[in-house]
Amino acid sequence: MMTSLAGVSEAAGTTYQIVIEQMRFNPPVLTVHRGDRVVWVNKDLFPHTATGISKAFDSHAISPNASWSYVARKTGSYPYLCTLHTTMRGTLIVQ
Ligand SMILES: [Cu+2]
Repeated sequence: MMTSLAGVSEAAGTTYQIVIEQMRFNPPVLTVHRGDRVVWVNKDLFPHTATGISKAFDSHAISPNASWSYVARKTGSYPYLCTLHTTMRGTLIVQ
């Protein structure tokens, strides 16, 4: 079980958490800086993905109670969705 990592500072950058719960990414829009780590935590009872529409990143299926992390290396705005439930959308902004 992961504890909240939001805002925890590390030498390599900050770690942010996006919670997947009730078919939503929370927060739906997250702004980070290059080198920061983003952790998606699935609190639903079924798998989800966090898949960049531009394919910049792809978690593949994240099991219930599991998480997936990604270090943002390139600036830009990255809309993403869950490929298993395509109405689930979010945006990762890297500055
Ligand atoms: Cu999903």
